[in-house]
Amino acid sequence: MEYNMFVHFGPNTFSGAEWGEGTESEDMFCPTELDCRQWARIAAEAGMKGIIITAKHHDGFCLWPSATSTHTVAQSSWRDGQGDVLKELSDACREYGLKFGVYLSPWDRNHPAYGTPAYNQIYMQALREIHGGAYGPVFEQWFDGACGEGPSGKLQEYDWPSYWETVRELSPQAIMFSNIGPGCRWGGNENGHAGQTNWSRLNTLGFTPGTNSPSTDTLRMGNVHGTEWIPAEMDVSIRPGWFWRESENDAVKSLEELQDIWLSSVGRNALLLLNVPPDKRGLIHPADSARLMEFRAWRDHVFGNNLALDAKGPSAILDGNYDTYWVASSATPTIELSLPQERKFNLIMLQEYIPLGQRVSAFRVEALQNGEWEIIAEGTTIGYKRIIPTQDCTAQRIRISISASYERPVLSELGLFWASK
Ligand code: FUL
Ligand code: CA
Repeated sequence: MEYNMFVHFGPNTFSGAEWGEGTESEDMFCPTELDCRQWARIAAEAGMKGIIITAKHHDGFCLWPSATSTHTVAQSSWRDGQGDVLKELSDACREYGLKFGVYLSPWDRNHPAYGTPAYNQIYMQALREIHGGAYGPVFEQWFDGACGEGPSGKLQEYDWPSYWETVRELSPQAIMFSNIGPGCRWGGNENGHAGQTNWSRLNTLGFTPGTNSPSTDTLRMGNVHGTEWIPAEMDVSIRPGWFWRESENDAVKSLEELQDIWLSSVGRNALLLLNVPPDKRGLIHPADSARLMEFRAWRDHVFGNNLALDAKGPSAILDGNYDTYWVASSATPTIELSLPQERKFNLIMLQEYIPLGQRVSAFRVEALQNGEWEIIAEGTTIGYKRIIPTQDCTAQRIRISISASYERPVLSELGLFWASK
């Protein structure tokens, strides 16, 4: 999917808090012009494939009229207690061809049962409400591992196996996110930079999500011999905070920052989950939407022009089609490409055909410049997609050497691009 929208929205949008206390009045949630179709339209125009919304953040407030809590939209005066943000957003996602996903914080600073075994049942009931069909298919269930004190001052012992079982039963196709999957994993930081080495495999034996998870280094890089397929997802906010704040309207990440994040997330075998928090009206602020459109235009401009498409070389990696691939005849092949004439580029993209696994563990790229073969890029993993910035090169001939791979490499695509600074 490469690129999805994260939406943090709730009482914090109105209070300016990052973590609400759970004691906020339900009436605090009062968007004046909520329009989830605007979010979906912007996400689709930005090139995103899905939206994941905070159905409940740590403050416990539910954006849908959940029977599991008395701290929900049904107790607020917003739309006379008849509103349902999940309904409105899931409908909008369907209309705009986007997938709909849900973040549901297990940490709950409001629920009176939090800190007792009963809470696990209540949390699973909430998962059932969300995955039971009322909102259509849910493509991803985002499990935040945070575990703090509830209103009783107690911590909760989360029952992860039962949570996962509940989602599997109702939404067998849903990807489950946590520090250790089982579907995809947290990439180890919230700045959008995946590991330069990034394996989609992970060892999970002996770990649980949240407090007992692998080190952030391991989450960033995965495990070369990991037993599970759990690719990295990089969650990062377009603003300094996860929730909207008036004072941060002029602190939306710059185009340059987003470019950098793209190259180090999607360009490093990870998915980018970019948080775009709606404002108090319930609309995405123009500062954010304008930046998203600039970012989309930059990507279209750069990656829409693959300078290698008419090169001579293995045709399966030069046809613009991910599903056709080239299988090397040894584990350490060299591929030579020859362009119709000298071309200027500064980004190289390589893709492995992931249905056959992630194999490559070391490669280098050389260009023939002024009669000399010069190394212009070196790397370890490739995975689904690897984009490496190089010096500004002008060359007609390129050589890709794979120096270590666990099986014969299977490559889907190669790209050369020029990004002006
Ligand atoms: C964290 C939370 O504590 C933050 O508020 C935010 O929701 C982030 C995505 O996950 O664990
Ligand atoms: Ca291909």
